[in-house]
Amino acid sequence: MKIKFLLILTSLFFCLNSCSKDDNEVAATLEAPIANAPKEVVDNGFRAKWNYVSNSKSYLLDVSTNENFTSFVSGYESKPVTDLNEVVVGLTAGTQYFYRVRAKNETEISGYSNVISVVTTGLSGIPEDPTFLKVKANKVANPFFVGMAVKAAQLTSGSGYDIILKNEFSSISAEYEMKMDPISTASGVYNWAAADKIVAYGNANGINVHGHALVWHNAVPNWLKDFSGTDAEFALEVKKYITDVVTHYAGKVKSWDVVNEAADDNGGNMRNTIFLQRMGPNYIKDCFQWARDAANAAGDTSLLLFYNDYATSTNIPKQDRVFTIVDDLKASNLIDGIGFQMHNTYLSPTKAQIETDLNRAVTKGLKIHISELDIQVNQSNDISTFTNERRLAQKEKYKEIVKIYNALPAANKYALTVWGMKDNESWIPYSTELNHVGNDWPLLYDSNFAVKSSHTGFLEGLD
Ligand code: 9MR
Repeated sequence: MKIKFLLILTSLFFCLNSCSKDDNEVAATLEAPIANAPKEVVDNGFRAKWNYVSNSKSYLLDVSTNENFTSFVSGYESKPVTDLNEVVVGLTAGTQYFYRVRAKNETEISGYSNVISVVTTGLSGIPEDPTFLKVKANKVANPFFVGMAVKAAQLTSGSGYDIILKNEFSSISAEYEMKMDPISTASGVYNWAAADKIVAYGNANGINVHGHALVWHNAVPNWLKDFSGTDAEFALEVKKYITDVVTHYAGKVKSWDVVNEAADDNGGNMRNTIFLQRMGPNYIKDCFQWARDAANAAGDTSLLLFYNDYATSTNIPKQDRVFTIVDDLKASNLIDGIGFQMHNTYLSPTKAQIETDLNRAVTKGLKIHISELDIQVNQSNDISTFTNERRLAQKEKYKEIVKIYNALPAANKYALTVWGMKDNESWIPYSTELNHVGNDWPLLYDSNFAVKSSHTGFLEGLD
């Protein structure tokens, strides 16, 4: 009897044991996923991420503007996702969001993951430093001008441009209205209207005026392109133009780019321009000499003469060519400074490349004008909106170049000029010249005159 009882007990124990085992297999609870920090946070979204949960088939994603998930971003309440991440889109810039996930299979839904907080960023979402550029640039140990490229039509009193220019900038360059083609309509015939307006604006408002540019192969008026006289007569036309323009603005314009972009992009050669063809290899020196003579004759003995070019930091044969040109001018005591245009990108040139380039001018005792600064963020056309990643990369690049410039010896500083105010009016987006097929955001202000992070980066470069 005792033995029978023991047997019943034993079998009951085994039965219970195996029964509970079966139960476990059927009711294996799905673990809650672990949500990870988001990636690719941009103005209007982010990529939410989480870890794999064994036996799960999909995940349910919640996105909310409140930590307790009492409401959900439209489309993101238990949104089924089969991957381990999801790009959340359509959000508002500068706003805090929360996300969490649950794992799911045919029969079960797990508990909630941890909650991740993420703040989207955007032009209006991030408070930028409102300090005025020139105010801060005037307070550094060795101050310099902060320049802006302008067009005459922008200078109407009370306009957005006018207010920002007066507040923030201490130098102006004409974006195109002081070039030869708009000014020189025929031999000895000049249209001064737009250029005069720009110069008068600078003079009236205590803003330095940099003259850009006397001789440039891309701004040759048709009458001079088609000039049928001899080469010597061609040279006389150029001399007359330089003399008349420098005389007209003597005492009103502090500096001129005398020759612009005379070095070729390939092989460190001279660019094969109409000026080289018709005036020979000494044409640059001649132009500088005529500019100097005109200024002196008009009583302006402090006019600064610059040679201006682009892409010298990355193109070393071109850099060498520019410094050969400069050495030649320097040997005749005709040059005061070099304009480094700096149409850069968020990736290039590197800090070291820029420093090497500028230091060559320092060792020659020349003034340095960063003359046309802008920083592309979409040169490869891989973004369609101004993403947070590029915004921050651009900010760092602006900061870097301002820092490099500010660290130059006092004697080598002149101005750092940005090539345009608002992104939507920059020459960069869709530029056929650059083969830039997409939009871009290369400047310091957005299309509504709001300062961008690049502007904050500029200020931080002055720290
Ligand atoms: O940005 C300028 C654009 O508005 C003009 O149409 C163009 C032609 O005059 O010149 C652009 O500025 C150039 C500058 O004068 C020299 N370096 C290259 C700049 C971009 O082409």
